[in-house]
Amino acid sequence: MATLKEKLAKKIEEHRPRTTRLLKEFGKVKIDEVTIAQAIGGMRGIKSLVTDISYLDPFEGIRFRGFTIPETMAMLPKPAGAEMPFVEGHFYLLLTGEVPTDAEIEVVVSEFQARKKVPQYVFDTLKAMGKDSHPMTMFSAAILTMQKESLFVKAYNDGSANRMNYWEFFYEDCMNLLAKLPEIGAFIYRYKFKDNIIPSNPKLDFGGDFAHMMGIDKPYDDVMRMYFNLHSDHESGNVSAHTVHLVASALSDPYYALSAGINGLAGPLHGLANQEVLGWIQEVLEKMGGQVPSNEELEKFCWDTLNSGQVIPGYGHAVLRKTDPRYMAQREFALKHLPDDPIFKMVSALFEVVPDVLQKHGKAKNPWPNVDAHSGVIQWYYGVTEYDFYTVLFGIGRSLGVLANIIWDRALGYPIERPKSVTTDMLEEAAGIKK
Ligand code: CMX
Repeated sequence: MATLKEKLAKKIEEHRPRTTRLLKEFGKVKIDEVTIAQAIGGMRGIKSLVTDISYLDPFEGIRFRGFTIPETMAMLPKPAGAEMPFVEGHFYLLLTGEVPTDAEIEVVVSEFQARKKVPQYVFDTLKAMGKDSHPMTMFSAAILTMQKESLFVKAYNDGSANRMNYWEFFYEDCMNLLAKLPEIGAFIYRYKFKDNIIPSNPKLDFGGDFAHMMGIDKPYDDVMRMYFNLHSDHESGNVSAHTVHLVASALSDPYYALSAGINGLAGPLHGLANQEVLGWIQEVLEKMGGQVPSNEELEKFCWDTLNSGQVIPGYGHAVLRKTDPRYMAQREFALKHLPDDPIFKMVSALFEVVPDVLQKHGKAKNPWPNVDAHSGVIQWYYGVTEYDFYTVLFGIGRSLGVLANIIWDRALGYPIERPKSVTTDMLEEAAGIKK
């Protein structure tokens, strides 16, 4: 049976002529225009990136390879007795656009298992950084430490890599890297917050082994399969995905590129928001002496936050214009598994209160919750209350999508990224306000 790499090779061969034709025959066709507001305003909405791995519709939310979240959850293979699909199967879908058969998923799970041993020097480096380092700093550093393992760099230096086969070495690096992330994440957690490290179980799948190494019983394995799959990809313009794409476009290897993307994910306007949400909720609960506040009291806390010049974490989005389906998938899980949890009740109450407040506030284009508004409460319920760790979980999930993307970037020969900048004088001239 074809391995994942062989299947991918076939898909790449089929796809390459489409990109070549678009470039050669239709390269001058316009797909967008750029306004001054977009140039100053973070390039919001400019169509200038290409990916087939996921697409984000402002009203429908994310589709992975054309499939919605509920479709993906229903059709991907699951471990025996599990509620959520294999992470490895989700990655297979992202990479190939196909749902793996039972036989194929077995091969992919084994491939991840064979690559998952983390070198001791990574743990030594993390220990040397000290327990006072932020988990995201440790995560990024752990990835960067392994850069010397890059097979792409080796092949580039010895002359065996060329533009047609770059993707094969990227594939090897990305798979080697991905397979190790659960153990690195769990190590950071247990080293920083618990007394002992739990070794990996070589027989477990990606999500199952992560839960095992975290030391948390079922159904946390399913929580993490859901979590990693949901956070995997959100097309390629967001900070983490775009950074990985950009850095790898210089032919920096996947270790350099992923470490850079993780640094972007660590910002409070991006992945760190899931840490901020739980911090904000805890602050509110503390002020209330541990009591869940009424909706009126919550509304007042929201206004206090806004009036002090801060954003309400977990709400708003640069592209989405409705409730994030990743939020809804987690809400559905919480309604089934933790309906009476006080923090979940507060997250639900916020869902009733915040959109109205943000609409009255009149600034945010999207008053609805994003994925980060819900991720923390489920972690908290299963005992992961150290919320400065949450973005590492996001990072492990996000790695699936961004690494799948850079394998395809190399396969399709995307060049080094280099947009053009202009000066303020030039903008004023274009606006007709300067002679
Ligand atoms: N609370 C308060 N104000 C908000 C807001 C929120 N949740 N969301 C947007 N706004 C404000 C913006 O700060 C901006 O204000 P200024 O005009 O004063 O600069 C205004 O509304 C317009 O912003 P926008 O066009 O609606 O949103 P952006 O595309 O600029 O920003 C985002 C998107 C996510 C950074 C923003 O909504 C935000 O800061 N949300 C809170 C943080 C968060 O949840 N981030 C996680 C997003 C998902 C992820 O990447 O993980």
